[in-house]
Amino acid sequence: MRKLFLYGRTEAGKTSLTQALKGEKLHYHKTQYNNAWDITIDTPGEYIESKKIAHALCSISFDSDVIGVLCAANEPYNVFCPGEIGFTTRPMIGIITKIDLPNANIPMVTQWLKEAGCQKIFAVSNQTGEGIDELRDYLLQIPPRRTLEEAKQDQQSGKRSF
Ligand SMILES: Nc1nc2c(ncn2[C@@H]2O[C@H](COP(=O)(O)OP(=O)(O)OP(=O)(O)O)[C@@H](O)[C@H]2O)c(=O)[nH]1
Ligand SMILES: [Mg+2]
Repeated sequence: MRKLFLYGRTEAGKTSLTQALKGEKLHYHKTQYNNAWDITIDTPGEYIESKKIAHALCSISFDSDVIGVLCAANEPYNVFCPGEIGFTTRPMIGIITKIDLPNANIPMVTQWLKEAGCQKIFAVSNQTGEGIDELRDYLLQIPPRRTLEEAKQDQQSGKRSF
C-alpha cells in the first residue's frame, strides 16, 4: 500500500481517516505532532493553519508516496493555495471528508482542491464508511517503476515526475 501523507485543517478528519482506512472504530485522538503511522503520515491541522510552520509540511511529506490534501465538506473557507502541488514531486489527491453532514458542500470543496492541483478527488465519510473502499483501492495500486532514463526524459520535457 502506498503511504499517504495527510494535511488539512484542524478537525477535518485526518486521524479518523487513518482509522477508517484500517477498518477501525473511530476514536478521537487529537494530533499533537506528526505521526508516521503504518499507512499514513498524519499531521496536526495547526500546521496548515499557521503561516510560520506550514512550510514544514513540505519536508515531512517526502517520506510518503501520495500527498492527500484533506478538506471537510462543510468547511467555511479555503486554506489551500492555487497551484499548491508545486511543492511536491508526489501525486497529489484531494480527500473530502464529512460528506454525511447535512451542510456538506461538495462542489465548492471540489473546486478548492482542483485549484490546489489535486489530480483525483475522493469524497468519503469516515463515519459511515462511504467512499473509503475506493480510496483504499487507489492506494493499493502500485504504479510501475520508471527507469532513470524515463525520469530524465520527463524532466527535460518539463513533465511532472509522476
Ligand atoms: N460526521 C463526520 N464526522 C467526522 C468525520 N471524520 C471525522 N469526523 C469527526 O470530526 C472530529 C475531528 O476528527 P479528527 O480525525 O480528529 O480530525 P483531525 O483532522 O485529525 O484533527 P487534528 O488532529 O486536530 O488536526 C472527530 O470528532 C471525528 O469523529 C466524517 O467523515 N463525518
Ligand atoms: Mg488528527
